[in-house]
Amino acid sequence: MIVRDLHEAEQTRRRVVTKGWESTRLLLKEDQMGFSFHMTTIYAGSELPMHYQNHLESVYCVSGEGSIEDIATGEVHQIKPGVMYALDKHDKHILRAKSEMKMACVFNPPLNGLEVHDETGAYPLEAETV
Ligand code: 9YT
Repeated sequence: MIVRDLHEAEQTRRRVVTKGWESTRLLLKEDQMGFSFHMTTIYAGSELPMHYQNHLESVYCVSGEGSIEDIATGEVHQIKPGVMYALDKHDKHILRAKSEMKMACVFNPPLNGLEVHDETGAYPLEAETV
């Protein structure tokens, strides 16, 4: 069994801070669960174009409000606590945070640890471990 405390993990290299967001990776590839699990904070006012070409991601909003735009269709969905979205088609999207948003995120395949977006909005398949 694996038990980890978010508050302790935030004091380690599991916490990745970059422009517009930060994410603490609670489960990673090395844990051999087949997915990674993160608690992500999107900073208020952030506008994040993303395109996870190498990963599937699902995201559950715990707190805060914003929206997600599906670039393929132009549809905009409101995000608030209780709403989940899944990028089942590697959907190109823009996430906008009206207020600070706390999101629980799952990635398949699992992240190695220190991934941040490249210029296309994707994560590489292999990155440095924590
Ligand atoms: C919601 C989202 O995709 N935010 C970017 C960070 C990502 N969730 C991560 O690496 O944890």
